[in-house]
Amino acid sequence: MRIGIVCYPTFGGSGVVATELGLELSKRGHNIHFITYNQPVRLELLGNNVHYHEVNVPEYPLFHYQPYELALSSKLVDMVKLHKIELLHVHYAIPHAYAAYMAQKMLREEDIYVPIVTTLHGTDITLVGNHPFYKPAVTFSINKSDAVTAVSQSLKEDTLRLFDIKKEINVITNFIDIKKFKHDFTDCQRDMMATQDEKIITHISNMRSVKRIPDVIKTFYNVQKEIPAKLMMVGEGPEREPAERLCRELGISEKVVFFGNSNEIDRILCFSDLFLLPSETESFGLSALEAMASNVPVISSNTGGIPEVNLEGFSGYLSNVGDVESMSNNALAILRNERKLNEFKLNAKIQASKFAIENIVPKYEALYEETLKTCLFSEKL
Ligand code: GMT
Repeated sequence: MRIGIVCYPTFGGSGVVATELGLELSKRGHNIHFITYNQPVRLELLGNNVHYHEVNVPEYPLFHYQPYELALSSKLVDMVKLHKIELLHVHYAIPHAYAAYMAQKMLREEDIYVPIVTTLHGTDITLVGNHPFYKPAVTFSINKSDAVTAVSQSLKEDTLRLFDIKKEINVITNFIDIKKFKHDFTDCQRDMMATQDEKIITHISNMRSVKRIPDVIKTFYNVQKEIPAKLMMVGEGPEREPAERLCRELGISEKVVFFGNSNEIDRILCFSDLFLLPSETESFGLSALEAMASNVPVISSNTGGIPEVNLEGFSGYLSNVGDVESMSNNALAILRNERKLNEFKLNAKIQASKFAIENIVPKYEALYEETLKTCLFSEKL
C-alpha cells in the first residue's frame, strides 16, 4: 500500500510513534511517504520505500501567523497525485486531521478519493484540542476522518467525554521494538555517570508543566537523602530552567545531570535503575514503555493511560498525581532491596513485551485495509 504519514517531526511521543510505525510498515513492504515540515528525528534512513517530503511555508510579512495548514493541505494534494498515495495516516488532530480533510476535499474535485486515518495522541485532546478556540475544528475533523484511533482506552474515553464524537474510535496502543532495547549491560559505560553504590534514576520528557518536573526533583531529593543516587534529566522544555534552579536551592545540583534532547536514549536507559513519570495527564506514556523495554521499573502517577502501561506492584508503582511522599517511598522500596529491584527489572521487560511492535502494527494494517474497503463500498473511491 502507498501510505502518506503526517506527524510532528520533533522529539515528542506522537512523532516518534508515527516514525517508528512508518519504518516498520516499510519493512513490511509498504511504500511510505512522510509529509511534514522537517525530517522526523528518528527517521535516519530514507530508502526505496521510505520517502520524506518537506512542507515549506514561505514567510510573508503581511501574515502575522504563517498558514501552515494551508501549505500542508496543498502539499498533501500534490503528493497524493504525484505518488499515487492510497491512504493518509495523520498523527495528532491539530492541525493535521483538519489539513488532511481539506486536501481530501480538493482531491475529490479531481475525482481522486484518499481515505484519512487519524490517530489521537493525547495533548491534541486533553490539553490543546479541548480549548474553546480549537474545539469545533477538532470535533469536525475527527468526525470527518474515515477512521480514528486512540493510543489507549483512557484516551478514547477522554475523547468521547470531551467532544461530541459520532465516529467509532479504535484503540490501537503505542508499541515498542523490543530488539532495539537489547543491551549488552557491560557496555553502557555506567561508571561514567555514577559510582557502583549509587542508584541511577532517570526522567525523560519534553519538560512541559504537564510532566510535573518539580515532582521529579522532589522525589529524587527524598530518595538521595536515604540512599546514594544520581538523577538523569533528559529532554528540553520550558520547565528545564526552573528545575535546574530548584536543584540548586535544594543543594543537589551535583547529583543531577541535565542532558537536553538526546539521540542516545537507549544508552541512558541501559544504565538506569528506575524511571520517574509523575505527569499531571498522560494518554499513554511512551517514555515509560521505552524504559520498561530496557528493564527499568517505573514510578509514576496513576493518571490517564499510564495504568494500562505500568502495572502496579509488577513493573513499578503508581501514586496519585502530586503525591511526592508516596512516589519517594515507592522508589525507595524498590531501590533499597536488590532482590526486589532485579525482580521489577525483569517484570518491566515482560510487561513491555505486551506492546511489541510485531503485535501492534498488523492492527494498523488491518484498519487501513478495512478503511479502503469501506470507502470503496460506499463508492467514495
Ligand atoms: O507529552 C508528550 O510527551 C508529547 C505528546 C506528543 O504529542 O507527542 O505525547 C503524547 O503522545 C504520546 C504518543 O502517543 C503519548 O505516549 C503521551 O502520553 C502523550 N502525552 C500526553 O498525553 C501528555
